[in-house]
Amino acid sequence: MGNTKLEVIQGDITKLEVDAVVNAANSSLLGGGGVDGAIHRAGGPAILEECKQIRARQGGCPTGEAVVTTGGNLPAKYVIHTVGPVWHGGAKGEQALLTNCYRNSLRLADEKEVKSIAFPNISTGVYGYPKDKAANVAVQAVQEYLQNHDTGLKRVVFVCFDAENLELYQDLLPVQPS
Ligand code: AR6
Repeated sequence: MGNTKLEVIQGDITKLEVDAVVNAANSSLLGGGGVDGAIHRAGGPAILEECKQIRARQGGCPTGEAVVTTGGNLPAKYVIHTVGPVWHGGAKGEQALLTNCYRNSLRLADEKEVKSIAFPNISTGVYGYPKDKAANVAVQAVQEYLQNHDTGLKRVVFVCFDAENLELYQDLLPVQPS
């Protein structure tokens, strides 16, 4: 899409050699399970320290917003922590909030002049967002952002942990010629 390649892979986001990985965090920014736990475990204590400093400044991170820390021991230079919505049936603004997660993460990535970024399937674990709906929102939000911004991003990678998400994303993103 333009100069930016959209990719889908199955795997562990903590292993990726990209400039920034996105974390599906919670508003406390103090860590948790799922991909959040994996990123803090693999990235080491520096990430939590920076999250605590951000908390001290702004009191956590509201749903749909994003904050950035360094990547600690991860191959990635930055972690962009965003807070996905909890699924309450779809009438509580979940779609707009999930769109904001992708949009605000990309905005921060551009501010940091990131060339490659990897997203997990935000909100589709503990937060219960239906995977098919979340995949649609994710792909649409990223495509819209890329259409509307003069971005330096060369690669956006959707990292799927489970086979169901992989299949959903592969259906939405036909393989691009390289
Ligand atoms: N790499 C890539 N994806 C992963 C990994 C990994 N290492 N581990 C899990 N996933 P979740 P949420 C996938 O629950 O629904 C945390 O406790 C997972 O299969 O991590 O946004 C936070 O602190 C799923 O598809 O995040 C919050 O409290 C996706 O990542 C809460 O969970 C998201 O699942 C956020 O819930």
